[in-house]
Amino acid sequence: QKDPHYKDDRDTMVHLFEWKFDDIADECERFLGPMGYGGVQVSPINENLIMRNRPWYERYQPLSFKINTRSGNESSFASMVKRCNAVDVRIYVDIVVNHMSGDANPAVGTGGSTANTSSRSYPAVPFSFADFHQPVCSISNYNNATEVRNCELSGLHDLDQSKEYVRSKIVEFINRIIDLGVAGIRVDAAKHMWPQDLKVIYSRLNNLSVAHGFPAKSRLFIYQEVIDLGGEAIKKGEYTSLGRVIEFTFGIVLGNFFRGNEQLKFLKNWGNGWGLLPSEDALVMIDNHDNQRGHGAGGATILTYKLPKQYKMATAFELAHPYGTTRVMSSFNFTDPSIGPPADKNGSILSPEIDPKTGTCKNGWICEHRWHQIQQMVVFRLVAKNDPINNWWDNDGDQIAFSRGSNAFIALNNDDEDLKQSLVTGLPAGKYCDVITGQVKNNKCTGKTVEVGKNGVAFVDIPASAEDGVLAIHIGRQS
Ligand code: LM2
Ligand code: CA
Repeated sequence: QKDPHYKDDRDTMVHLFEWKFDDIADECERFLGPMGYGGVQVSPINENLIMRNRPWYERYQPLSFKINTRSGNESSFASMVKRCNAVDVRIYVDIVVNHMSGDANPAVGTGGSTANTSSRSYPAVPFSFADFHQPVCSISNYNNATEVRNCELSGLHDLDQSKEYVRSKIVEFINRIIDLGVAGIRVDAAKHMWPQDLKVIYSRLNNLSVAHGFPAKSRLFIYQEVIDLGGEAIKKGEYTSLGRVIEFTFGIVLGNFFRGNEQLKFLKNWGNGWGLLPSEDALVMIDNHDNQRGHGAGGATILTYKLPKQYKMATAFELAHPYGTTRVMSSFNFTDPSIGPPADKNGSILSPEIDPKTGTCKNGWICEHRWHQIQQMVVFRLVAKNDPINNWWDNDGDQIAFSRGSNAFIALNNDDEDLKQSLVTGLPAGKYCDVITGQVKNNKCTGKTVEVGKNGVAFVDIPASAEDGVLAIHIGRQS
């Protein structure tokens, strides 16, 4: 349950936050498949409460398990999964099963269902009073594990997953999407559910669908949201026997480094031993939909698209480093942290418009996953395979470089001095195209060309004032 089931040697998923299913399917075919992305995380797919002004977080307030949200309905979901699988891009669904909605009157959902929230009646599932934790209480003390798991998170009505009936409804929902061809799930608010209950639920899930191309007996990829920054009752290690856990410390610490608060040389032994989970238990990111806007925990040092040079450097390091399984965030622009995705006056989500010249998104969508430097680092990671870090170099300060075996080499300059240095790249002799400043087009490199000599040494030049503080070459891009 820790294997993302990427096709061939693909790697890295992108969270297409709030995208519509039809647009995701198009993106799989026209961009993600060809570029080597391994998969897409989609926003919660089951019916949610319609909230005034349509904040993004209404999707974390379920009214039923019908697949019907502003992203689309069950048939557009099914068609997306098929089309993405057909181009070797897997689909991962954000599952919200800790709770239903908070109180709302009237409570009307994106699929037209209604609920009587104060009496905990959700007839479209159906759930009723007895399916929720009692007595009703709200979470305030994170040193009390029972309170964190049995009380309400921000007034969201807390399902009791120890009840057989509740388990059966959750299992039914997840099995339905497994049969539609999904490869995995993000388990929202996993920290707020008991590991022993999740264990029972996971054990009742179907194998992945052979009809949709998965090998026989493959198990669902599970990655769980357990925010553990230390100092609370609930530990991320309580969930690693069940699946992967999202490692929130990763983006917090790297954000701090690439903001210039710590010298990059200290990243030499990054990974296990930094208070991080074992690599094979972790799913990592630089930012997510919560901490990029100050929701969830640990937001202060988080880097986002708003600080592009630092963000691209941190993302390059994430993707160049072998630790964890990686996710890239794809955002819409915001200043107000509650605001929902770009939408028309009826509240229908707008499709991202793509500039045909630059390949970047317009009309409010940021599409970090299409930024040249990020997309090229996804390819770098795929070429690096599982090879270890070799040839580490640093200037005893904020300039570092390393190779991944003899497949790929990266240098990063976060210093106020230029990086001008002959470095051992580990690569076979030849001419390489720096994939950060350019790409190979008609057999020509549009960016810096880097010459690796017979001894594997190359001259590396990253001015402190450069648009990007990164140089990256690999055996897939020679010129
Ligand atoms: C998560 N992880 O555990 C999600 O990643 C996060 O985005 C979700 O919170 C949270 N769990 C619950 O699924 C978001 C958002 C909250 C928002 C909830 C529910 O960060 O701010 O809470 O979704 O929509 C909102 C209001 C809050 C209110 C609550 C209930 O912000 O003030 O509490 O709705 O009406 C009274
Ligand atoms: Ca709970």
